[in-house]
Amino acid sequence: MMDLKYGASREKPREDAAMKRFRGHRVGQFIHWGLYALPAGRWEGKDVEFAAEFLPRVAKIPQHRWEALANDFTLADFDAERWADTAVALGARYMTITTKHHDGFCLWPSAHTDFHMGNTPSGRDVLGELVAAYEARGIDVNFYYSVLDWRHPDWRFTLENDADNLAFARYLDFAMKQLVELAERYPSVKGFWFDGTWDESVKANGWWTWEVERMLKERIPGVVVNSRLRADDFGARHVDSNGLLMGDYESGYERRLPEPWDRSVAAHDWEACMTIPQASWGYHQGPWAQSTLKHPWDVVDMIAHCTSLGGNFLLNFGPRGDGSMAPAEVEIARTVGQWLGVNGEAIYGCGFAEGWEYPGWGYFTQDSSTGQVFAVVTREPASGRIRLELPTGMELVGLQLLGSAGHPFNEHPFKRLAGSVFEVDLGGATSAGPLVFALET
Ligand code: JFZ
Repeated sequence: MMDLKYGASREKPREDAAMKRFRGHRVGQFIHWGLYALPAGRWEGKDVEFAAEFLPRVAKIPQHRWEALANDFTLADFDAERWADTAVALGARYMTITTKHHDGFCLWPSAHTDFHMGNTPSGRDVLGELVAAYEARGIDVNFYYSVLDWRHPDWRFTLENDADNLAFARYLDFAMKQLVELAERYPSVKGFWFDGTWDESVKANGWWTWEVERMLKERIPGVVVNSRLRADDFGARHVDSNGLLMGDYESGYERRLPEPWDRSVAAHDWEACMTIPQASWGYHQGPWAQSTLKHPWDVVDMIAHCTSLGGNFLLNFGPRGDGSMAPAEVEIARTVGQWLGVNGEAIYGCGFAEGWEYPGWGYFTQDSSTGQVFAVVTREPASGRIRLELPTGMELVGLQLLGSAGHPFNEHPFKRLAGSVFEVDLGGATSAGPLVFALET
């Protein structure tokens, strides 16, 4: 083991109440909202087929024109309560919002820059309104913060000389002040999700990422911080030079999930974040994005996939420039949420089912407190039957379909194929989405 000053602070997952709460959430709502919601992927009449939040870079928009968008950010149709209702509809237990994305625009009235919501026509503290609305519904709020800042004069991608070092030291001081400000203004925040930490400049300042984590944990008891913040003494990111996870959970699964048969990921906490269109976090109005929206059952599959390996699933929403949620995204939230309303028992508070092999037709999940094992059938085989392989020596006594009302089978017939291997007749698909069985063993 190397002696690291800024490496991981522990070897095993956290087991305190705040961490257990975060771990049990399993389903979260990610929100990317900022000035990029106004052009929504289109500039001067042309669709720019790239993530909408990258528009100023990809379309090489002059800085003054990007900043002028703040005058159009009128919040004509913004209501924090309605956003929070969509999270309830989705069945999300937490929400993570972009307080500042790469363009530097802040959703709260920051004392350390002029580029913020307070200097738009409404002058409202959007972040404060959202924290209040979500927490009133029992939904935990986490803050996304981009360390990368395209606008700040002291930001550097690389540190080439003394002048760069001096400038970047000022930048890190600015970002620290903003983070202290967020922690002080919104002390009920439950977690921080850092982004934009991949550049050489940040990697050369692992001490700062360590200091940020320490500062937040001192000010906000129980606060949960993602691994993407961190770099160690040698610039190793997420995982330190001794192979230990930094921060409280691994956050590298961005628009991808771990292989479902790779049981090793269940050894630590993690979260995957996912867009609804193929590749945009901010709202993108063009067919490039709108023709690629995920089907709600694909989202359900991903939720079960993550749960089965002990991870959380953070589904992203990109509200529009006027402040309204995109109807197609609200519709997906409703459908997924209805499924969770019936089958949430197999998701919330559940995790990796030790001893159960990846079944191919879906996932096994296990309630972390009761030990109840569930079979979530997201990929029903054409035969209409699944092969249910239990841990060696275990007996199948029966299967209870969750929300079985209206399904043709009350009792699901099963037969033994061999030893602990059984075959179950699903009795036909339903329009209510993937079937879930509580297994009696
Ligand atoms: C970053 C941002 O650039 C993007 O706009 C969005 O906010 C997303 C959630 O995070 O994008 C990433 C971050 C990490 C990886 C890829 C894209 N990664 O680890 O592969």
